[in-house]
Amino acid sequence: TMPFSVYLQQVDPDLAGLLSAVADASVKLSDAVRNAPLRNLTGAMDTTNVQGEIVQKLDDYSNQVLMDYCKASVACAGYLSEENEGVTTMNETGSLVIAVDPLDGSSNIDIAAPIGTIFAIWKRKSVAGPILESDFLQKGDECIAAGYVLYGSATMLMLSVGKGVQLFALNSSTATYMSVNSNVQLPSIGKIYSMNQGNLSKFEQAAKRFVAHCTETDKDTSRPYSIRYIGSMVGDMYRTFLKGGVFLYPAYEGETKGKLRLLYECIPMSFLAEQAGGMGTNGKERILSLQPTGLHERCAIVIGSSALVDLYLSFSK
Ligand code: AHM
Ligand code: MG
Repeated sequence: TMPFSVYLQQVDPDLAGLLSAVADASVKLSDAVRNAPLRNLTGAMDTTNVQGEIVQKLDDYSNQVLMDYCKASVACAGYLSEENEGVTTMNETGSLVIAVDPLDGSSNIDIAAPIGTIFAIWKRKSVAGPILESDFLQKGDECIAAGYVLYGSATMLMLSVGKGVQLFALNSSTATYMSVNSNVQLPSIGKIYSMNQGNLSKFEQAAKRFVAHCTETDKDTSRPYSIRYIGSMVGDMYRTFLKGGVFLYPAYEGETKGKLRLLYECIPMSFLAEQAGGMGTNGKERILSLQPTGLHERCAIVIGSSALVDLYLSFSK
């Protein structure tokens, strides 16, 4: 099987450099995650982040490591993270910007459940000099690469540079990623839905109708469907990519947005989903068509097998 470094030889050198930096950072993070209880890396910091959320020690550590590796990648001009309020200039002459959720699945950090790192990369819009907010307010359609690393029972890197989706597994003894699937296809149908159904009363009408449909008995369509919810988007999406189904964090009732963030959660996952033959929508529009207006903007998401996303959309009308 092909090492990740060999795969990167076919990628534009600037992008390859940044992807290599992110992969190297994730090798370090995978090790930190797996040894966190022994390294005083469990539990919370004393501070909260821009979203007013409690920051776990591993959230902060992951952000630091990613910033260090991205800075060392000369092509990386700018960095945006769930953990930082504004944008950070990395290299004034760089051509790329990266938005990351350094460690997704905060509520699962201390319970040894799957967590991960999500990222999306664009070409910067400004020519040179300090990076601007506007360099990050680009549509998912303009993304040149996106991916995530899952720190689960194995460490997996799922990546797209806009030519399908590639999957790599970390060989922990050599600290190298190896290709395990060069053409990930998200099944077009599925029998699993994944959402925080305990919050159903808070979600929009379409979500309630969708759940009513999924839980109904109907032999012809193999219903009721099963529910699987880890509570880490990276874990729930990994299953969705491999087995099909749908992952939802719908809009709250009376709002257009849900909990998850557009730039570093919804866009990268939607980019991967579309590249794998699936769909990602906010319940009304394709996520990749949305024009971002804020760095930490939230977005509703319904993503996965096209048959199930279409079904949700039919309840949205
Ligand atoms: P985080 O970035 O602070 O970890 O929050 C994102 C996570 C997702 O991984 C997951 O899908 C969702 O939050 C779970 O939210 P909830 O606990 O409301 O079900
Ligand atoms: Mg997250």
